[in-house]
Amino acid sequence: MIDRLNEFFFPKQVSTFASDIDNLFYFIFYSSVVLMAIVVIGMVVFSIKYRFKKGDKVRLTSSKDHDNILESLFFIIPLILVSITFVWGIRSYLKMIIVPDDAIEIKVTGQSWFWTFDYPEGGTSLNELVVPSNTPIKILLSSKDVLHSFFIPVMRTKMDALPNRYNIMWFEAQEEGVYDIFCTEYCGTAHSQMAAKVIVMKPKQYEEWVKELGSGDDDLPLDELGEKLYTKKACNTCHTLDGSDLVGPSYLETSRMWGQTRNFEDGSSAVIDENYIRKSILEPQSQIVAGYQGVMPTYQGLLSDRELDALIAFLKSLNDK
Ligand code: HEC
Ligand SMILES: [Cu+2]
Repeated sequence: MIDRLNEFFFPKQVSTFASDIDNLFYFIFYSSVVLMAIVVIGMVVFSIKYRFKKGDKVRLTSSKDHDNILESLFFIIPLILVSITFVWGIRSYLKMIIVPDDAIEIKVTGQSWFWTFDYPEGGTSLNELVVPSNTPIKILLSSKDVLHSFFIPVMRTKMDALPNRYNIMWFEAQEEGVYDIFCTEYCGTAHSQMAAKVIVMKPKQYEEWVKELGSGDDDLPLDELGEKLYTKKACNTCHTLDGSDLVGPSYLETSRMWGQTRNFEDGSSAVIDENYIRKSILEPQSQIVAGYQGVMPTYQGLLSDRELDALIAFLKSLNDK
């Protein structure tokens, strides 16, 4: 019954402090429901009972104008309720902001419009935060450009990501699974696509995962590696593969224009080839494709040379499909 009710109001409880926060919500919610019921029922009953009837004499003030007990209850009951809420609230809040000493620290960076995760063992993932279960995780949060907000509903935790400043939050996941991450600060055109996943693994699996993250995909053919990177590096939040437009031009269209001239906003133009694509990825602001806005982030420092080659090879390969 409690579980069913919880699903109605909230997503699953995964972090250690999730149930605490939900229970405080229920406490405030149900005491408000009870108080409202008392006030509304009282109002209706009294207005029927004491309504003006034919033949009643008009009396301007009630003969009874004071009741000490009733008036004391009017402030004692709310005082008790807000005191409980205060103590409960501050205890839950402290639990949420005091990071355990043995937490694993992961650097999270928001950027229009994706998230980057840097692990202490080395290695970076995009839009996919992988964490071990039953281990406290400390999130060191910041932004590369505008305000974003990092929200993991199942962990019941959320924090603003600010440029030039670090914010800290933490959680401990109690159950393996794949859960949603949202940006909850309106940050521009593709804000609604700024969604990521948190993947909770068994600690053993996590160890293997970070090890592999550091080592890379050295043995994949370039175009296959490029296809992986296309989602891993979040190109797919702005570029499609089927010819339709998102924020940026479709990859399919670009691959079909290989060797042809591309016109830019400032009136200049260039031929679409390997060098043009490389420059588009590393210095997107240098040439803005006509009809689009210069919102693509630079991938300088986020891609190795081999990864750049791979993305170019993948893009070229689309023309044959
Ligand atoms: C935040 C949205 C966004 C992301 C993420 C993004 N791009 Fe872009 N991209 C754009 C926009 C908008 C343009 C067109 C404006 C311009 O030229 O800068 C563009 C242009 C390009 C172009 C030039 C295309 C052409 O047809 O002339 C290439 C190539 C490109 N992006 C590759 C990539 C790759 C590779 C990734 C992932 C590593 C990526 N983009 C990630 C938004 C994005
Ligand atoms: Cu955002």
